[in-house]
Amino acid sequence: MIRIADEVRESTAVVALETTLVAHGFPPGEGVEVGMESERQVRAAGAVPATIGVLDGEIVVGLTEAELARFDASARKVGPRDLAAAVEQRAAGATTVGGTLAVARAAGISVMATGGLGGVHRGFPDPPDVSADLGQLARTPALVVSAGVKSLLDVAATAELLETLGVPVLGFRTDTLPLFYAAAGGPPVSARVESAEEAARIARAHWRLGGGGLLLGRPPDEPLDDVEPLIEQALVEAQAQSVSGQAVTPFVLSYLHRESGGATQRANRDLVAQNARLAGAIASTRLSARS
Ligand code: PSU
Ligand code: MN
Repeated sequence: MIRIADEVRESTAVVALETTLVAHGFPPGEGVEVGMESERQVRAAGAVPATIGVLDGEIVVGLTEAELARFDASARKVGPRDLAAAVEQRAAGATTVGGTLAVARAAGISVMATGGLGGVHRGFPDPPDVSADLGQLARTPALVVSAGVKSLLDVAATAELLETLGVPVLGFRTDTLPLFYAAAGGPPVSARVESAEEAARIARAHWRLGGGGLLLGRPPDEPLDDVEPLIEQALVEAQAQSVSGQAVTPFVLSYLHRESGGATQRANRDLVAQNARLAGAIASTRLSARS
């Protein structure tokens, strides 16, 4: 059911990458470019990328370039609950952070990179929309590098829930959790780290204590500071169009990409690549939940 590419199987420094952001996070065509750039960044840091998705009845760990090109907007968004059905129904399945972590756990991979973690959506509890990224992160011994939590969410509630779940929230050379597009203004992290090695040491210690996942927030190099008004517009528009559930995040991201004249799209693309690079450096310390 799980096919692991030879290169991934043979390496001790692997970074898992997701496919939801490839299929649903960018306009048609650009997502695949972002995915390929993430892979290049992981390699440049001395590690092996394992982009994960469901194709033709298999969960693939380490998609080829031709396989990655199949992840367009027609692919199902696949969280942890959706993996089995996507396999059995032979659907093309783009894994979220949560879906990717579920596979990484099965494949023994302990580092992943994304853009922004999912979390508690605004307006809780009406309805109580909480990304499955959180529960899966709590139970998977893996370190996820992201630009914090996507700011279209209720970031404060998400930070509280991460604490409740016992997930360490590390800040890469920052004392506060980055807000995806913006670098500053987020809630405090549980510990600040100064290097890839320090993050890896804390992750190893956490796993020796029987802990699960950790989040490492890396502030974007070129932050965008004034996105909040557009986010509020996007959420009003989503509600007006009755967009709900899994469709909310892709709807809001594409609204922002359009209404910002491409500024959020460039910022998102760049921060994904920066996170992949850092994840590669962390994996290169031979960070493994098994060691
Ligand atoms: N980071 C990005 N773009 C994205 C995502 C992360 O820069 O599209 C995706 C991830 O796959 C994450 C998902 O798991 O958004 C969260 O969606 P939801 O809130 O519906 O769980
Ligand atoms: Mn949801």
